[in-house]
Amino acid sequence: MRQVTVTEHLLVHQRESDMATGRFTRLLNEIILSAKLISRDVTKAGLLNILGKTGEVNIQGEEVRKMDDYANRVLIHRLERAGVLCAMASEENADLIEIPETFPVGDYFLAFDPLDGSANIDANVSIGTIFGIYRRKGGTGRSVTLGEVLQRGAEQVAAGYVIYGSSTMLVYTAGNGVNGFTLDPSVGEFLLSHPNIRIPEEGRIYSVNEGYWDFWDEATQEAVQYFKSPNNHNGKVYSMRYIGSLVSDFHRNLLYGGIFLYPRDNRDPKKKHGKLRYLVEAAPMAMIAEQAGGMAIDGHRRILDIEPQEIHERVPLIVGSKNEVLKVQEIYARHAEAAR
Ligand code: FDP
Repeated sequence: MRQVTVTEHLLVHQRESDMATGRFTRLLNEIILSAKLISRDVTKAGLLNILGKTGEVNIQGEEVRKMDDYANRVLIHRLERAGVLCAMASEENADLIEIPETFPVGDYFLAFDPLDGSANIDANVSIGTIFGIYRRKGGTGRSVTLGEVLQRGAEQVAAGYVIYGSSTMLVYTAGNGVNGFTLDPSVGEFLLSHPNIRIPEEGRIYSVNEGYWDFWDEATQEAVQYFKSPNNHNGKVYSMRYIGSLVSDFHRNLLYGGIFLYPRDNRDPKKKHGKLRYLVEAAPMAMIAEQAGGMAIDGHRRILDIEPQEIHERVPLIVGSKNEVLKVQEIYARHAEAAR
């Protein structure tokens, strides 16, 4: 069988779209090369003495792990030189990352989480890199304002993730379906392994951190209870699967069908909108889910319709198979109606 590399796939599809300038391909190629570098080091993290924490605390108030820091530096180093970006936003940086004077600027804006799920690194659990790509919506030149780059997730021109699991995979969409590529380490290429991924319309899995049950509102409790109940619409309890690493939980549900929830809770006032960040987690996953035939909401609204106001804005995320997400939306709507 002829094997298609991600670059070949990109070149063929680039011709079919308005991204025919080659700049978009350049951008994705830099992300792909960064992912290979991160993958190489994630797989031998224990040997490189890079496990553990740096001792610093990031903008989210979380301890920075050495691998987070390394992955962040790899992505910034490669992408600031690419000549196709006007700015970047990383989960690890408080502000927009500007392109240094020494490198040319372009009109794409990249938002990324260099290593999501990093609380799992030391235990060798799958983690990932998530990204969303936008076009600058105004202004020219080197100085970029938030207003020029913060946009609804629906404006993403592409989104994807790389999962560092038992194999390393790139899953991405440029608005024309979702494709998955597996890294063949012997040749150093991502090869098309999962063409045109479709999420099953209905699944058998629910994924949520149920330890927070007491901090949830009644709508969320009812929704989760629904999946645990043998009296739900298909008369079978769902299986609970929660890795605690968004990329891994999302990826499994994308392939097998199911629903992932990170709802709002009342544990910590800073997290009253949940934990996940709109730009670097919710919006890219929502675009992939929709492109694969699934859905993503914050309980009521479509994730891709939300207009973020800040780089690190958080949002509740309910994403996965259509039937399960619709069910949760219906429960939330009923509770909202009753509260009126
Ligand atoms: P992490 O903090 O390890 O980076 O947003 C980050 C994230 O992981 C997600 O990948 C994951 O889904 C979630 O946090 C897990 O949070 P809880 O431990 O609160 O369940």
